[in-house]
Amino acid sequence: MTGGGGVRADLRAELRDGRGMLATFSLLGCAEVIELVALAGFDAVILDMEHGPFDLQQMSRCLVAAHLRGMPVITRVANGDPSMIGKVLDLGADGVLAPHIGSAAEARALVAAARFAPEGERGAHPWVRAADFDGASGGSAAGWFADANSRAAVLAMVEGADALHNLEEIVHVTGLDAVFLGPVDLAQALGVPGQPDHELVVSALTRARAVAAEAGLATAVFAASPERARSWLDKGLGLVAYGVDSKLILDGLRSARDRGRP
Ligand code: 3PY
Ligand code: MG
Repeated sequence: MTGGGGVRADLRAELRDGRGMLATFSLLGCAEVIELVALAGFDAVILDMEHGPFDLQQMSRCLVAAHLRGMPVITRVANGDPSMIGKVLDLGADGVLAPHIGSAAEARALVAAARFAPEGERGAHPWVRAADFDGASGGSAAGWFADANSRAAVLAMVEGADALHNLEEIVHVTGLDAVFLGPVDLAQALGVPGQPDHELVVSALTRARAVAAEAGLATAVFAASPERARSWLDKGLGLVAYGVDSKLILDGLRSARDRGRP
């Protein structure tokens, strides 16, 4: 999307350049909240269709709000369903994130769903919002397909024992832009549920980041606390997603209540 008054950041290039983006997850899928996330100065937002109850219409409004405020959007789909991956990219998501990628074959399928031929098998329809509803970029539909292929970021969540086991192969899948480490699910997988900051989890994440870096791949990670977010950004991760909009709002309201009471 380039028109409509919005500013389109190149998320893929930013991940590649590794400037250390600070994002947050959105569970609420509310356009006004997305604007607040942008106004607060976050570098990106992740619309969470794995855990958020919102539908595609709400997601579409969130995308418009984010882009009007110049903030890129990653959509976390609920699973690897290729038709949903194509749909969220058609709606204008700058990147797609799939949960629980456990093998190179799953990562390859994710890339194929996100890229048009010849790089992949994304269903082609150039009159979508991502193409400004125009069916063309630089004067041709072919131009838009090439542009979309070069811009859509593809991120695979590494958050299970299978993913850790197969990581060397996953990070070498062509077309993948980043692995996104999930400490919450990893804590479950490593037998320390509810402890995403447990030493076992943090050292598994640190090892996974090293494997990705060795392969020249960016790493993103979820951080439940600001301290953990800062520590990952200090270590040079490409993107850190700190918190979830619903919990950040709850914390803000609790703090306002405490400050407002005599
Ligand atoms: C995880 O930490 O498992 C996540 O998926 C973050 O949302
Ligand atoms: Mg998870």
